[in-house]
Amino acid sequence: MLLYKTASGPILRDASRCVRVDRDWETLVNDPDLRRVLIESAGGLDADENLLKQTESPLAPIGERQEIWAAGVTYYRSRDARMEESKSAGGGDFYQRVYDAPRPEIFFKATPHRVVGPGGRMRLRSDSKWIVPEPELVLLVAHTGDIVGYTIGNDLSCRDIEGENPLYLPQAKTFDRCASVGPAIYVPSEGAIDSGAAVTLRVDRGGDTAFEGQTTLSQMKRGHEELVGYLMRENPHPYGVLLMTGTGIVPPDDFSLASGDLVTIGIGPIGELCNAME
Ligand code: DO4
Ligand code: MG
Repeated sequence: MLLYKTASGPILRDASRCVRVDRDWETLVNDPDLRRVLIESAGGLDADENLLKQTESPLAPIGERQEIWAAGVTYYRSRDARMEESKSAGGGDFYQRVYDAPRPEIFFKATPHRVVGPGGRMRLRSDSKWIVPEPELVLLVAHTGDIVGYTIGNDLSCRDIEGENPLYLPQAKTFDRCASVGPAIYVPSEGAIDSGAAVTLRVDRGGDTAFEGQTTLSQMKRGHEELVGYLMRENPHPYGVLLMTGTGIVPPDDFSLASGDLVTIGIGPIGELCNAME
């Protein structure tokens, strides 16, 4: 089941059938029983052309009072790339240590006004010369700590700023339009998202593919519940929260995003999230 946030309210979609969900977005996405609510609504699914059209231009699936947090160095590839970029700052040691430690890296990423949705324009920081997209599975977590759904995220990151000094991480990660999420919240009818799901990244530049890569969710070193456990520890999220779970795709060191690039991230059953860089 895919739940879209649209200008006229939440819409549930299954293939080409849709139904309006008669709840406001804020309470819906913070409901630990979201799956049951959607299964009940699914009884009214219909081939409604008008609703279907609205799901084709969805908003970012985030509540007005929700924050985005992020986990890092959860894939071997990210550990490797970070060790390399921060060599002169002593990074060889601290990224390896966090990869192996019981406590994961968890950091604050964005508030809703810094977030764009599908088709939105993300911003390349003017004081960075090395910016990369980070395609990540995003967990939708209710205030109780229950993982109630999944979406796709782009944790846009300035590798030169974070590589210069780890204390610069907040500037490398958090700025105007630094995060994108969408296109919908995926709620499996039962169980969790399939760990074999593919994650893909493509960057189109002037009609050519400037970079493409892929991985699977099973390459992630940590469990989803483990990450959420640390996210919620001594840090309540009364309106629910979105957690980016880290990247397993890092372009080569000579690659940086440029203005006009089109970044497309796909994750198995969730669909594709596409954004232009400005
Ligand atoms: O440690 C820096 C950030 C890591 C990150 O964002 C990732 O691994 O995805
Ligand atoms: Mg990341």
